[in-house]
Amino acid sequence: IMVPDLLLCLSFGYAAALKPTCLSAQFRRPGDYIIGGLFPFGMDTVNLTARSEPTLVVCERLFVGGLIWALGMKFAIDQINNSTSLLPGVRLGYDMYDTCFEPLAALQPSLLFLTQNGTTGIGVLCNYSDYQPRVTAVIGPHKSDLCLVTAKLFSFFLIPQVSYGASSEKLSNTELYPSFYRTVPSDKNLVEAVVLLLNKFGWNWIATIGSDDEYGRGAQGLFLSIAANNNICIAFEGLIPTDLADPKAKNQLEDTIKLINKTKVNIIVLFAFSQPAQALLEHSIRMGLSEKVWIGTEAWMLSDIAASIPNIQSIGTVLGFIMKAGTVPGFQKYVADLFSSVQQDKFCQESREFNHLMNSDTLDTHCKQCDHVSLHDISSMLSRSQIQPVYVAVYSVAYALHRALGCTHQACPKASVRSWQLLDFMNTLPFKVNGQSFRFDQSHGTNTGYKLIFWSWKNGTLTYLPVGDYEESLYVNKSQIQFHTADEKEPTSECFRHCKPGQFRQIKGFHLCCYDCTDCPENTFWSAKDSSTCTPCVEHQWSPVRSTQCYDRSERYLFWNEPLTIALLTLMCITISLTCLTAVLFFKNLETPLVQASGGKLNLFALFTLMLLCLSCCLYIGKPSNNLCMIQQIVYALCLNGCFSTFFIKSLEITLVREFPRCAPTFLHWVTPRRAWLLVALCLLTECLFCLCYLHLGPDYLVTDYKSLPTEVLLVCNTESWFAFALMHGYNGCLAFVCLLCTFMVETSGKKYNIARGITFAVLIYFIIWIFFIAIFATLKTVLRSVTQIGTILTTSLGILGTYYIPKCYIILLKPYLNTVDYFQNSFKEKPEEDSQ
Ligand SMILES: *[C@@H]1O[C@H](CO)[C@@H](O)[C@H](O)[C@H]1NC(C)=O
Ligand SMILES: *[C@@H]1O[C@H](CO)[C@@H](O)[C@H](O)[C@H]1NC(C)=O
Ligand SMILES: *[C@@H]1O[C@H](CO)[C@@H](O)[C@H](O)[C@H]1NC(C)=O
Ligand SMILES: *[C@@H]1O[C@H](CO)[C@@H](O)[C@H](O)[C@H]1NC(C)=O
Ligand SMILES: *[C@@H]1O[C@H](CO)[C@@H](O)[C@H](O)[C@H]1NC(C)=O
Ligand SMILES: *[C@@H]1O[C@H](CO)[C@@H](O)[C@H](O)[C@H]1NC(C)=O
Ligand SMILES: *[C@@H]1O[C@H](CO)[C@@H](O)[C@H](O)[C@H]1NC(C)=O
Ligand SMILES: CC(=O)N[C@H]1CO[C@H](CO)[C@@H](O)[C@@H]1O
Repeated sequence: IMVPDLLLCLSFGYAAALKPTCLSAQFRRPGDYIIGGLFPFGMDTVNLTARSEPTLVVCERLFVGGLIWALGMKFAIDQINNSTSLLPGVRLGYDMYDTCFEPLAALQPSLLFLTQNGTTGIGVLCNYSDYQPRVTAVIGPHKSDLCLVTAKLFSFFLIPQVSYGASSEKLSNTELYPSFYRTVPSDKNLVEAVVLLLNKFGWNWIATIGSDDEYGRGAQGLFLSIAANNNICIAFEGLIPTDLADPKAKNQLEDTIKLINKTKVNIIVLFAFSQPAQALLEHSIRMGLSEKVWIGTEAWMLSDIAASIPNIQSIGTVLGFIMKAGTVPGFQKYVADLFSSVQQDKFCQESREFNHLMNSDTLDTHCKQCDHVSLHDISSMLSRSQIQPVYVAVYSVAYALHRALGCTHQACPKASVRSWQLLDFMNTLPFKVNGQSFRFDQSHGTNTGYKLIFWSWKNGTLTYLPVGDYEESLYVNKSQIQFHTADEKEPTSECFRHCKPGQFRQIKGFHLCCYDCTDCPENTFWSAKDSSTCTPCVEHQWSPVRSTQCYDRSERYLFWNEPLTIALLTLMCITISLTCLTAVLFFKNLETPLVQASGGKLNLFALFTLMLLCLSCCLYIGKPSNNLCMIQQIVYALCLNGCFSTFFIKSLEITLVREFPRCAPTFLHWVTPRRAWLLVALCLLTECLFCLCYLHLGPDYLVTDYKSLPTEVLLVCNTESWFAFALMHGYNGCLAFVCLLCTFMVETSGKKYNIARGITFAVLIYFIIWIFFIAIFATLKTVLRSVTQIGTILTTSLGILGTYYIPKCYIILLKPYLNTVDYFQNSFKEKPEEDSQ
């Protein structure tokens, strides 16, 4: 905003010192064929909202760039007029008007161009084939939104219109705009170049801002659609106002910057013309936005923004694409000559005469301000401006005319040619300008490619350093770009962290680029083939958390060399030793009243089964197999049954004597030693039947359990049929329960030994251990299952030993004087007699 003001002041200053020039009279010349020109000589239209009458739209400030483009057209036409080969003998005229960057302002000259040659009216006809409008072709306007309005008008009349700046992709539609051409590439090419640049640097988390006009909206829309297909995620997209006089504009800009700050992106793509871009950059500097990489376009990068914003370097790195346009040789000298000419009265006099010849007094928008501009004012812009598009545009029309008229290199037939007849000669026919070849492609544009430039600051002055170019593919010389970062390296702008091996990407929200790195859970692993999930390990393998591979599971069962096993084996040996010692002791004292009273030889049998029971602990150690699993239960049930059957006989005897003394003599001989063996055999036989039943219903079998242990496979016996299990062990339980019922009420006098008490305790201990066993067994799923079983066997054995046999050993060894017939033999025989007394 400051520089044009400055220019104005300067020009007023000059105006005060020098007399005004006649530059404004240089933009119209009569000729055989008139070419219309639409250029933004000025900007900032005066109070459009207050326009209540349909008066002329004017603008207040000079736009130097537009003036230079117009001079470019003038230069091209003068050159063509001078040329002896392009249009020999034909004089091109021109008529240029101001558009003020405003579609409303551009409409009026456009309508003028359409008026019939020599009149100011546009006839309403059925057939316009013979209609001769004032101009043969139109150059301009510069901006896409102006083109979209004017191109409709010219397209109806099929008047060739060649824009030197409109890049909107919409204008590529040759069905809607059949007579529209342009000498700049479409935004689609630009956007593709920007996307390639982002990909080259791996930037996929970016913000994009467009100005709220045809160019910004169009380019940003294209960018968004192409970016989405190239794995680029848009953290923020926004539009910034073009009407900066609007009071809301300031807030809008501030909000935009705050939102961008929030996204923490490092890359901002900005599609805007210089004014909105300048306002945005000024705000970001003022608000202290951290340094970013700004990716720009020709629309603002080459303007005088850099010179007019103080401290502009603090915005960070600026990179962007500008059209690859060559220079136009001789133009600067031509402009310099012209500026000196327009100060000469004679030259000005001639110019005004030419202007009168144009006999159009209808419009007078020919850059009034231009008369107060000096060469010095425009020199900096003159060196930067891209003139080639305008220049080529004029030449394209001249070549079409050359072909339409059928000119040779020597002469042109003065034929009459209608504007619409030029179109055929413009489509896809190549033409040469200053040795470079051009042609309009299918969509009526020229794609000359782009240069990637970098704002390089040296000693506080800015140079546009070319660092790459784009023509179908992108080349970037990275070593030339010095990023404004701590290490001068390219910054990263990624939404995600790089995941460590063993982590998978979990997409966050709706942004495909954003994801969290999540550890693969146990028993799954991360494979490079599919980075978005973890693959489960096969059953016989395992893996820890965050793993990239699976490991084989080792087998787990109760090993022989485990400390726990050794402890259990030791306990087993002790129990077996105790059992053997007891057996030896009983055998030596077989004939004593105590041993006889407690069952005689049956005791030896019971101790033998107890010993077998203890030995069966070995079945639970080592790698289990189906057979071992089956044998374990059978051995346990049978051994325990052998022991309990002796208790059962003893209990029966006690009950008979105690509860049924009258029947006792009759039945007692059933439990005499010899018959007792029969009963024991019967018990065992029954248990064997149950065991067969168990084998038939389904014995325990080996299972390989992959689930219970984290890194090992558990080999464990599993119960196939709980019914068979209950049958087999329930039978022992019933025996034990009968024993308990028979013995727990038996009382004896202090003088007599109570055999029943030992059985009661032994059976009670058995029950208590089983209750614990069942509870533990049902819940445990590890090797401790085997340990529980061994523990149950050993504690049961020890319990029976301790409650039934050890007290008797104590009497035999330490209280031999009690080992009398009197104390034992009749203890339960006397009892009922005592009770009956
Ligand atoms: C624009 O017009 C309004 C209403 O006529 C007037 O109040 C305002 O001052 C004008 N602004 C300028 C810059 O001329
Ligand atoms: C046209 O030719 C004349 C003389 O032949 C020369 O002075 C003038 O500079 C030329 N103009 C351009 C634009 O080339
Ligand atoms: C336009 O009219 C003028 C005279 O009014 C004439 O000299 C000129 O040749 C006409 N141009 C065309 C292209 O017919
Ligand atoms: C339009 O006018 C031209 C010339 O007068 C004539 O050749 C052509 O056939 C007309 N076209 C139509 C569709 O009437
Ligand atoms: C950007 O955000 C940070 C905190 O996230 C804050 O400290 C800083 O002031 C913000 N800057 C702007 C320009 O809003
Ligand atoms: C940079 O500027 C300083 C003074 O502003 C000057 O002395 C020096 O020569 C300049 N260096 C270059 C490389 O232009
Ligand atoms: C890239 O730029 C560096 C520094 O200007 C230059 O030395 C090098 O030759 C360039 N590389 C290419 C391939 O142009
Ligand atoms: C043939 C013709 O009219 N040539 C003119 C083209 O324009 C230049 C510059 O204005 C004139 O010098 C030529 O006379």
